[in-house]
Amino acid sequence: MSFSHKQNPKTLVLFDVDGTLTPARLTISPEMKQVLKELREKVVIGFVGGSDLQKQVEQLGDSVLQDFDYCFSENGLTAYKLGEKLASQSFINWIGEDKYNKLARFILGYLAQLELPKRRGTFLEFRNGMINVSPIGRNASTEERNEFEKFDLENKIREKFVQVLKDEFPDYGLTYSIGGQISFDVFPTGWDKTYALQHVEKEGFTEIHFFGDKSYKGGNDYEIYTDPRTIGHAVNSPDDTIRILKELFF
Ligand code: M1P
Repeated sequence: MSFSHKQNPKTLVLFDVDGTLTPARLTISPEMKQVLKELREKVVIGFVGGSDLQKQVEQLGDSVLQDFDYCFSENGLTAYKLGEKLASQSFINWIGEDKYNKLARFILGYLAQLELPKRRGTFLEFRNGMINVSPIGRNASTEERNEFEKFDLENKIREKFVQVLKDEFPDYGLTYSIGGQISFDVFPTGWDKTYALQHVEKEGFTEIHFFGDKSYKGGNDYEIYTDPRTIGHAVNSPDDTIRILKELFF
C-alpha cells in the first residue's frame, strides 16, 4: 500500500465538498486546510464531490490533486489517487449512442409539447456522467428560476415528466433526481457517491469514514452515508466537520 508512512494507513476518511469542507458554493477556509493537512499525516483522506474537477479546484484550491490522497469528482466517475488518474467512466459510454438517441428524442419531443409561461435556452445539457433536463432552460436568470420553481410546485411539471420517462424507458436502468430549482438529473442507477467506493475496494481499508451534510433520505450523500462499507457522519457545516474530526482523530 502506498500509505504506509501514515499513522493509520488503513483508515480512509472521505468528505463531501459543499456544506462539509466548504460553505455551499464557496471556497475552503485556511482553518479547514490546516486541519486536513494534519489529518492527512494520520489517515488517508479524499473528497467525493458531485460536480466536476474544475469546480472542486475553484473551491478547494489549485493544488487539490496534491492536497488529497483521493480526489473523486462527479461521484467518482473521474478519480485520482495520489495525483494519478484512475479509470474513468462516462454516461454516453455506459448507455450507448442508440439508446441515448431514443431517450434524447423523446425528451426533446416532450419538452416541445409542454405548456409553459416562459422558455429560455439549453433544455437538455449533456454532461460527462449524466444528462440534465430543464423545461425552462438552463439559461434562465435568477428571477426566472424562482418563477419556474413556483410554477413547477403548482403544476408538477418535473414530477410528471419524470414519471413519463420512467414509464417510457422502464428497462434503461436510470435514476431521476429533482435536486435543484429548474431541472432534473438523469444518470445510471448506482452512480451516486457509492460509485467512488469501487476505486478503494482492493486497498484493504479497515475503516472508511464519510462526512456529508446531505445525508438525509433524498440528499445526495444519503447512499454513501448509509452504505454498510462506510461509517457515516452527518454534519451541518464545515465547522461541524472540524469539531467531529477533532473528537475522532486528534
Ligand atoms: O445540486 C443540485 C442541482 O443543482 C442544479 O439544479 P438546478 O439548475 O435545477 O437548480 C443542477 O446543477 C443539478 O444538476 C443539480 O443536481
